[in-house]
Amino acid sequence: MKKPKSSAPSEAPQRAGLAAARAEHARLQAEIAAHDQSYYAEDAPTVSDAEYDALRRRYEALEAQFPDLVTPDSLTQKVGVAPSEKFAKVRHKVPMLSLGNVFSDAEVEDFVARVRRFLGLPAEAPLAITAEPKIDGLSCSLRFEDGALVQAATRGDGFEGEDVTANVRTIGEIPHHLKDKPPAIFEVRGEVYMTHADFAALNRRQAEAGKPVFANPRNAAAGSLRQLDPAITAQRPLHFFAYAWGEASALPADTQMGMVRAFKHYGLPVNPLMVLCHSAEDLLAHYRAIEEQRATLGYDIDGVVYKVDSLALQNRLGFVSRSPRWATAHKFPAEKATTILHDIEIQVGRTGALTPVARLEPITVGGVVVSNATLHNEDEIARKDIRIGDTVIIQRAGDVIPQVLGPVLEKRPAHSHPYKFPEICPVCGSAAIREIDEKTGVADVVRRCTGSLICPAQAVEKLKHFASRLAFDIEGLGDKQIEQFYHDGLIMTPPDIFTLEARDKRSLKKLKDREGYGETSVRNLFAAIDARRNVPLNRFIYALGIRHIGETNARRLARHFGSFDALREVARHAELGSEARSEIENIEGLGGVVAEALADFFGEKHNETVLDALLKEVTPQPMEAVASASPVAGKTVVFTGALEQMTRDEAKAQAERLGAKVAGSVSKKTDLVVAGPGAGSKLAKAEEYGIETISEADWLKLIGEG
Ligand code: 5U1
Repeated sequence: MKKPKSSAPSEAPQRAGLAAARAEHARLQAEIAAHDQSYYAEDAPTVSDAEYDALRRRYEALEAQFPDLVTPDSLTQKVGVAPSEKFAKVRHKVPMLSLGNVFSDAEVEDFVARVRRFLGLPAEAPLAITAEPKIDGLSCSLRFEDGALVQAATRGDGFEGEDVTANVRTIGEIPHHLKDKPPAIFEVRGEVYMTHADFAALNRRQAEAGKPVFANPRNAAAGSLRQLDPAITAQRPLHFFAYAWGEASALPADTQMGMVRAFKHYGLPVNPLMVLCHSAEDLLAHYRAIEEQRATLGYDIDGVVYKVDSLALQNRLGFVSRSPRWATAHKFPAEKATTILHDIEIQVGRTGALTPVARLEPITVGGVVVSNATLHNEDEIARKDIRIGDTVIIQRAGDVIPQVLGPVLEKRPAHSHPYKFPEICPVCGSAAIREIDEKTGVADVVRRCTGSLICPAQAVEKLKHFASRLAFDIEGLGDKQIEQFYHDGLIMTPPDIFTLEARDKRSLKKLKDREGYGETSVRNLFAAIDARRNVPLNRFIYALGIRHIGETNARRLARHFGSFDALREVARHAELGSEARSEIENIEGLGGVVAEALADFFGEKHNETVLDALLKEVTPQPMEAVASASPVAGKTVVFTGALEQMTRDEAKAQAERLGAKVAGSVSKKTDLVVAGPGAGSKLAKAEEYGIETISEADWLKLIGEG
C-alpha cells in the first residue's frame, strides 16, 4: 500500500497523472531498452526508426512533464548500450552525445524559442542555426594526432565504444593524414554509412554466396564496420560524413559551419546539404527541401539536424543529461504496417512492473523486421480492445522501436476474446496489483508484482542494475552471468558479488570449472569486482536502484550530502513532515516524490540489512568534485532578483557545471546569495543569517566570466 503523500490536496489531479505516467514510463523503458540492445549490440534492429522515435519521444515527454519519473535506469541518462565484447574498448575522452528529437513544425518553433529564452535573446536579436541531413548510419569517432589517424571508435554507450581503427583505415574516403595544419589533437565525429546502390550490390553478393542478407543499409554499414577481420570491411564500400568533434587541442573555427568547413579543408568528407538558417521558418523550409530530395540522395537519412551555429552560444546552452540544448533532430514521420499479434508476453521489471510486449508475425517496416512491439499498458490494451490473434496496425518511428496502434476489427477472427491482463506475477506467482493512490483514489496504471523479496525477476533485474555500466560497472558481470549466478544461488543480493571470491575459495565446486569459465576469466572477474570496492558515491547511490533516483538525481544527492553516511542518516529520519524530509525535498531538482522514495527505501529493514553487508565490502568515495578547481565547487548558491547578463536557467546551468549546488530558497546551509535588482525576502533572509551576498557582476567575476 502506498504511504500517504506529502503533497497538498491541490496537487491531487497532478498526482493522478503522475501515477499513470509512471506506469507508462516503466513500460516504455523496458521496451526501448530491448530495442536498444538489438540495435546497438546486435546490429539487428527489431523495429523501424520511426517507431522507435515515437516510443522514445513519448518516454521523454513523460519525463519532461513529470521530472520525478527520471528513474534509476532512466534511458534519458544513457546513450546506446555497452559495446560488444569482441573489440577492444575505447573510452571517449569527451562523451559521444545523443540528440533530442522533434517531429512537428510546432516543436521546431519551440526548440528555437527555448534556445532564445535560455539565452535571453530578444526577438530582434539574430540567431544563426545550421540545418543538415541526419544520416542513418553508425556514429564513429576518428582521432587524429598531429594530423595522423591514430584511432577510430564506435559510439558504444556514449562513454566507451569499440576500437575499429583497423576497419576504418579501409574506408577509402577517410584520410589517414589530414591536410594542412589541423589541431595537434583532433577527434572528428560523424557517420559511417552505405549507399543504396552499394547496399543492393552487397545483398546480391550475400544472397549468391548463400549468406544472410542485411535488412537495411544501416545494418549493413554497422555489420561491415564491426567485422573482426578488417579484410572483410575492406570489401564493403563504406562512406563517411564528418559533422562533430570530441577532444581537440584547439578549434579551427568559432561556429558550427566554420568547423564543418575546416573538416572539408582538412580533407574529410562533409555533407553538401548543410545550410545556415536564421529562423524556425528557415529551418522548416530546409527540412522540406531535404525531405523532397530524400528519395534521390542515394543514402538513407532519417531527419534533419539543427544546431546553434555559434560555439560560444553552444557553450552557454550546455546540456540536459546527455543531449545538447543547442541541437535537435527533426525526424521524418513514422511508418505503419499491419501484422498478426501472436501473443502478449508479460515481462517483470526491477520494480515489479508488469510490462506487456506484443509478439508479432515478423514484418518488414521501412527496411527493418519487426517482431516485437510495445502494447504500452493494461489500460491501453483494454481501451483499444487488442486481442491475441488480431491483425494489428503497428507503427515504427525513429531509430529503433515499434508500437501497436490498435486492431483491424474487420480482420478479427471469430471466437476471439478480450485480453485478460494477469493478476498474478508470471514469474513468482505473487499477486500483481495496481496500487491505489490514497489521495486521489485512482489506480496506478502499472500493475506490480507484490513479491518484492521473493520475486526472482525483480531480484535479478535489481542485480543487473547494480552491476550495470552507470552503476558499479563490473566487467565480466553482465546480464547473462548475473542470471546464471542468481539461478545457481551464488549471487542473490549485491553484497554477494563482493564475497564471491572468498566463498569460491572455500567451495568444492569452483567457478573456474564452470562451463564458459577458466582460470583466467575467473581471475579477471574477481579483479574486476575488487576494482569496484571503492566506488564514487553518486554511482553507489544510483546502483541501489531506488525508485526515482536515476543518474542525475544520484549525482544531486551525492553532491548535496557528500558522504553516504550523511545521506543515510537524513533519509532514515525523513518521515512525512520532518526536517529531514524537507531537506531532501528542497535539494534543487529533487522534490516530494524523491524524498518519499528515499524515506521508503531507508525505512525498509531488509534494505538496511543489505546495505550494512554491502558497506562491509564497499566504500563509497565522495564524488570527485565537478570542476573542483572552481571557486564555487561544493557551494550552495541561491539566485534571487532579476539577472541582467543571463537568464535564470543559464545561471543555474552554469553554476551546476562549476560544481555548485543551486537552491531555490535561502537556508542556514546556503553559502552564497547572488542578488539582482528587485531581490526581496530571500535577500532579507540571507542578511538575517549573515550569508555572503554578491551582485551578478561579482558572481561573473568570481567564476571568471566577468
Ligand atoms: N548530421 C548530424 N547527425 N548528428 C548526430 N549531426 C549530428 N550531430 C550529432 C549527432 C549525435 O551530435 C552533435 C550535436 C554533437
